[in-house]
Amino acid sequence: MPQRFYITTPIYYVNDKPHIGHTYTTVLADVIARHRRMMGEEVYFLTGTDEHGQKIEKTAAARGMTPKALADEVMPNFQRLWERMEITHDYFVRTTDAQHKAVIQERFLQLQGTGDIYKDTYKGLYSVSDEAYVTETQAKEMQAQGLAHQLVELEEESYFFRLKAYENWLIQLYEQYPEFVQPDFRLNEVKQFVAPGGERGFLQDLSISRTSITWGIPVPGDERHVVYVWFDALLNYLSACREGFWPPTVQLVGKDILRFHAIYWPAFLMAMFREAGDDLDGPLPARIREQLPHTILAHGWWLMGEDKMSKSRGNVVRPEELLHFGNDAARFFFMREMQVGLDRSFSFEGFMDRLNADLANGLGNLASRTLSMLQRYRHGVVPTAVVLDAQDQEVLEAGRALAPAYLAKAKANDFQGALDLLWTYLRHLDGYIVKSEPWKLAKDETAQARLDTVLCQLYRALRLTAVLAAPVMPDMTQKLWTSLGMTGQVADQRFETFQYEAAAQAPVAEPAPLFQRIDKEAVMQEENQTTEPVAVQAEAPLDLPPVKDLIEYDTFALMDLRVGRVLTAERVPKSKKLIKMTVDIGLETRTILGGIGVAYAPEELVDRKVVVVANLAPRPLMGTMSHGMLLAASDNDSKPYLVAPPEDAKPGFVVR
Ligand code: ME8
Repeated sequence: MPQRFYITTPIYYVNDKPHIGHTYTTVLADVIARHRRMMGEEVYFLTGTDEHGQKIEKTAAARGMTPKALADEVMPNFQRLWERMEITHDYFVRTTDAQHKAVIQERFLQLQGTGDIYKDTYKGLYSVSDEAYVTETQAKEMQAQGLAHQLVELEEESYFFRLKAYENWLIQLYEQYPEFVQPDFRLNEVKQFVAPGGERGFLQDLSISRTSITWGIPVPGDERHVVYVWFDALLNYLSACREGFWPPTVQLVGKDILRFHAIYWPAFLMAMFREAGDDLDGPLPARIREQLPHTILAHGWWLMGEDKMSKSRGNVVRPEELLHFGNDAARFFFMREMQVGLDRSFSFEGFMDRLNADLANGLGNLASRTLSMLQRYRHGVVPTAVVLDAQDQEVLEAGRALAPAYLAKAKANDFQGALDLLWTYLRHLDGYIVKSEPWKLAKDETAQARLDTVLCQLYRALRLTAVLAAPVMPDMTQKLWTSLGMTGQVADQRFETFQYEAAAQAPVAEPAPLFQRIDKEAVMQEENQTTEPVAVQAEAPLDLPPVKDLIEYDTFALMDLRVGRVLTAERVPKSKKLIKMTVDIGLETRTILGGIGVAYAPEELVDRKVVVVANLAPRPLMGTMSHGMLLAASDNDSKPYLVAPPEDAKPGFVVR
C-alpha cells in the first residue's frame, strides 16, 4: 500500500479577503502535497475557513450583517483564489458545516465525560485580538508592544480544559519526538513557553467556552455558552479528516499560531485518545504519540519593512498583484525567496528581479536557446549523447546527481535550498553552452558528434528540470514538458521511475517564451500612476548568451573605447569574413581587421562612424596585424551589426 500523507493548512478567518501571507501558507502546502504525489504517496490535503468567534461577529456587526452572511460572502474569495492558484486540496472545510459542528459537540461531551472539561468561573484579562485569556506576564508583554487597548477585564462562567494535567506528556512529546515541531528553533520556543527555563508549573487550564458572544457552536446541554473558537477551529483537522488518513503528517502554521498547534492541539488529542488506566504522570505511551500529528511545521512571516503584514495593520499585499505576472511566477517566488521558518521582507522590486533573473533569463533563455538549436541544427529531432570530453562528463554527472540532492531538500521542506541547487545547475549549463559553442560546432563537419552530445545533454537537463520543478510551477513545467515532445502530464511522472537519460519520445516543438520578461521600469512608472502593475510582451526568442559575471567599474574603465571613422575598406584575399580597414581614431589612423565581411560590403563601410576598442593588444589576422577592434552587436547566430555612434560624434571621442 502506498504511504499515506495527510497535510493541512490553518483554516483562515473570514473577516477579510486573503493576502499573500495566507497565500504563501497554502502554496507551501500545495507544493509539499504535489511532491508527495510525485513520490508515489497517497495524499489527503485539507484547507478551509474558520468562521466562528468574536472577530467574525464584530466585523459582521460593523458591516450591519449577520456573521453567517459575512462568512458566506468572504469564504468564496478563498475558494476562488485557491482555484486560480491551482491548489490541489482534496477538501475545503468550513467550521459552520453541520458535520463539523456535530464532531465538536460530540468531542466536547466526550471530554466532559472523562473529566478533561469542567465548569468554573474565570476572572482576569482577556485579549480581544487573540480571543484568549492572558496571564499577567502575557499582559505585560502586550502592554510593552503597545497593544494594551486589546485587553479587557472579564469575569465569566466558563468551561475549562484540564491543560495542566497534560504538562508531563507534552514535555515528553517535545523531548522524545523533536520532529513534532519544525524547524528546531521553533520547538525551543514551545518548550520555553510550556516550561520556562525547564521549570514546570506554568501551564494553566484553558477556558474553552464563552458566554460573552453568541456566534459559535453551542455547548451541548448548556446553550448559554458557545465553544471557544480555538477548540472549534483546531478540531477541523479531525472533523474533516478522510478515513484512513489519521493522524496528520504535516500541519503548516504561521509562527503566530504555533502555540495553539503545539500545545493545546496535542493536549486535546491526548485527552481524546487516552484510555482509562493511562497514567498522565507516567511515560507518554507510544500508542498516544501515534495519534498525534507527526510534524507541526511553523513558517515565518512576510513582512512589510519591519512589520508583519496583516489585516489589522492595513499593510497587506494582495495576491492579485503578484498573480498579474502569472500563477507560476507567484508560486515560484514564494518558494525561492522564503526559507521555511524565517521571516522575509517583501519587496515588489525584488519580486520582479527574481522573476526576470530566474524565469525570463535563467530557465526561459536556456529553454528557448536549446529548442531553437535543436530546430535549427537537427530539425527538432533529439540526437543521442556520446560523452566526448571532460566537460560533457561533468554535465552528465551533475544531471545524475541533481535529482537525489534536490529531492532530499524538498523532502526536508527546504524548497529554497532545492531551487537554489536547480538554478545553480542551470547556470552551469549556460556555461556549458558558452564553452562548447554549438553554433561553431554546427558549421564544422567534423564536430557533429560533439554537437549531438551538447544538444542531447541540454535536452535532458530541461526535461529533468520540468519534472523536478513541476510541484512548484505546474503550468510552466507542463508547457516545457510538451514542447520537449513529451506526452501526458508532467505531474503524473514519478520521481522514482523517471529516467534522466531516457531517449526522447518525439521531436521537440518550436521555441516559445516560457516567461515574459518584466519591464521593471515600465511597471514602476505605471505603479506611480495606478496601483495595478503591468507586464510587457517579450521579444521573439533569440539565441542569446547569458549575462557574464559582474565586474567592477574599475575593470570596465580599463577599456579605451573611441569613436572612429572608416577611411578605406577592402576584402582580405581568400577570406569570406575579413575586411581590412584604415580607421581614423582622432589621435592617429589605425589598420584594423574585422570579421564583418558577411554582413557588410567594403563600400558600405567607408565614411561610417564606428566604435573602436583602441587599447586592444595588436594581433595578426591572416598575415596582417590588426590594431584594435570594432564593436558589433549580435546574438550567437545572427550577422554582426556594427555599433554606430551618432553621425556628429567626432573621431577620437571617448565612449564611456
Ligand atoms: O489564525 N506571513 O487565521 P488567519 C506569512 N483562523 N503567513 C501569514 C501572514 C504573514 N504576514 N499572515 C497570515 C487564524 N499568515 C486562525 C487559524 S487554524 C486551526 C486557525 C498565515 O486568517 C499564517 O499561516 O489569521 C497564519 O498562521 C495564517 O495565515 C493565519 O490566518
